[in-house]
Amino acid sequence: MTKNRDYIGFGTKAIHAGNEPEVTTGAIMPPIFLTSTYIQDGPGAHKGFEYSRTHNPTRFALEKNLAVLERAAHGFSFASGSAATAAVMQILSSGDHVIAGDDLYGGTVRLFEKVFARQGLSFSYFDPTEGGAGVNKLIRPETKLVWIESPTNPMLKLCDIEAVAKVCHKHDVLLCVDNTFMTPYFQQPLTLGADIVCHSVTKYLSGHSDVIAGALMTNDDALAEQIRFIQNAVGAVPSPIDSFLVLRGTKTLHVRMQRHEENAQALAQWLEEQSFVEQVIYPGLSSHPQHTLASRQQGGFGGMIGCYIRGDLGYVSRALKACRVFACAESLGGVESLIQHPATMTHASLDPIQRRSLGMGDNFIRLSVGIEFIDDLYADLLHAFNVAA
Ligand code: P1T
Repeated sequence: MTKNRDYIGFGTKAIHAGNEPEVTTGAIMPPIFLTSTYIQDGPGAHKGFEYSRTHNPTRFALEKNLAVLERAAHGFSFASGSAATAAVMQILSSGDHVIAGDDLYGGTVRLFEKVFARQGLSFSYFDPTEGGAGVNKLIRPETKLVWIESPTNPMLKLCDIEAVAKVCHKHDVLLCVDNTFMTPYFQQPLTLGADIVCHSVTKYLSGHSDVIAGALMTNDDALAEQIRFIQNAVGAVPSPIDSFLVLRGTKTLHVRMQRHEENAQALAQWLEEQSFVEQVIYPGLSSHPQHTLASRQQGGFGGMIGCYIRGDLGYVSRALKACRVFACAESLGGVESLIQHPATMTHASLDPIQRRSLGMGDNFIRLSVGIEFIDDLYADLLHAFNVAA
């Protein structure tokens, strides 16, 4: 067992945290409070709930649940993972400098470069495999924040979170870790020294591909107040229905993550033996260059696989079209398996030169391995790449 695998209690917390029985009826499930406002006995005489952008009991239940899972004192939910990312940038000010990993979700890079750079933030990028040394080289007096994904989307590079946190704290710089790929079941960055954890809740936390949502968690009271202010002032909050759906999703997070990983590990090993495959990238394989760090830092290896196909874009496209169990679609983390082509889909907004320098070529695909019967996943890929040949 590795240190971040919180087997004991995780499932209990996932099912119960934030899920108090409703007081009037004893309903075991939290009600979906579809209300924009709350009646007051007189001006200012309210029950702690004034307006739903600021206060909503269903959203609060979700935020409590997510905070407990990430071992955080404070949790905040947002209308999307991108809105959560933006909220972190919105606590910074014009002139501030951010250091970020060089391989991130394409939409995150777009947000940094096309929105926040225009508003006066500046960004430098480092190879996350260089860890603390990579960050150290780029720190300037105006550096306020380091932003990393580990493993990264889509190249599955790892970053030594503890080492980066040490460098950040030496220089009074905040560290935010996007923990979407691992989820708190496999990795709890706050316990490794991160100041903020960010999630695209859309993915594993929700787990059923029916919600767009995001979240931020922190143990720092002052930071929490800044995030709470931005959440309310900017207003990118999730709806009560989406909050409920995520809360239902997190109840099975531990069970789903176990099966995602079991399937991904088996599929990665199987892919390594297939003639249509050039190279498999999965942190759970001993061939992954950072397999040792993955084993030490993570409680598991997750459900995402990168794969170089032996063939050109035409072959890859035909194969993705021919899949019958895997759906050719963006996103990840749902119970169903997805397959996609980052260069033309999730990471199409990146500069092509940068994409190529990261190794995201035409023959690179990304698989989000679902929790189906594993033999059906082997059979589907075998069929798809055979008929495409
Ligand atoms: O889609 P949204 O909920 O706004 O989350 C953005 C986001 C943030 N961080 C990571 C690591 C992500 O993977 C994403 C969204 N990613 C996809 C849609 C994708 O297919 O990779």
